[in-house]
Amino acid sequence: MSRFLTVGAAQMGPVQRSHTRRDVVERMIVHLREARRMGCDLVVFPELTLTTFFPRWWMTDQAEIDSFFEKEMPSNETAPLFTEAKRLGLGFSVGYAELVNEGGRVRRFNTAILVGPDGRIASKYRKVHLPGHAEHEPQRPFQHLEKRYFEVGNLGFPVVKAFGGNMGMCVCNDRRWPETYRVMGLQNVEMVMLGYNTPLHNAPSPDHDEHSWFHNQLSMQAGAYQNGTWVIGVAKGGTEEGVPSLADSQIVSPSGKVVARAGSDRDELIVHRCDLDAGKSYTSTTFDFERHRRPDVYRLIVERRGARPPAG
Ligand code: CDT
Repeated sequence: MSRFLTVGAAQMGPVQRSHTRRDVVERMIVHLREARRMGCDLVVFPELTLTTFFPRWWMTDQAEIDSFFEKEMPSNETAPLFTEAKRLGLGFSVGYAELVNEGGRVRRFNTAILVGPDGRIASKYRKVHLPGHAEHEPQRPFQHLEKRYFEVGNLGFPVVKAFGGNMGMCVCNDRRWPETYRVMGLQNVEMVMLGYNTPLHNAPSPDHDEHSWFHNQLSMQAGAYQNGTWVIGVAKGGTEEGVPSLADSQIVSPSGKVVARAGSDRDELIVHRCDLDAGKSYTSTTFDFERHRRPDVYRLIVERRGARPPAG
């Protein structure tokens, strides 16, 4: 029996600080309706979709910081998204800033959820690779304070059975790390959904700026091919609060080829009918992990965090 999943990558243009969650949810619902017309089963939204990318600002007032976080999901403001998706028979994934009372204290994560067509949360992921810095660096034209506002995710990289396949998620900077995909590859992942907010300027390495498009595509193509999985990469792009950000949302097949790609830096839906069995010819041959992996030789990967030169 063939297993096809028609997926919409719902790129978002900028979300300014003046935009309310209701404004954003309205735009997301436009995406859902178009996705329905185009025969989608599943719609993937970006990282921190519901607000502007607030880690660009140094803030000390906790109430102000927390105004960017979701205390419940769905909330009054996000419920219409869930209701409309369910009415249309669509699943979706979405990234948001999560504030939760866990282990007797308030915790904050950069989170993505997968919601089934029944409106229930089928999986949750909390971002592991938090980029940027934790202290104010006023010499930068804008901040990247993810290390200050979020904790490192504590849910691992879960892969769940949903939508007829094995589904995983990661968030933005995670896509640059081979470990992200491999941990999911070892759970037979067939589709990785990921959203990103990637400023086109990175203050510590401005020489990388011109390669932003290439590095985005390179990382997702490598992750897809080396693990025989679909990768759905979805941007919140365009100029947000004066900061130009990468768009270039794309759907990458398990061959590593880009099969659909956004042409704008605004709200734009790109769609592909994904064969969930397409990865099998990779995971049963070149990347048959059971036959070819040599974990004993890879011990350093889990035993050592930072690189060190050889002795002598
Ligand atoms: N949101 C996010 O993770 N952005 C990073 C920017 C890296 S530079 C600090 C990314 O990897 O795209």
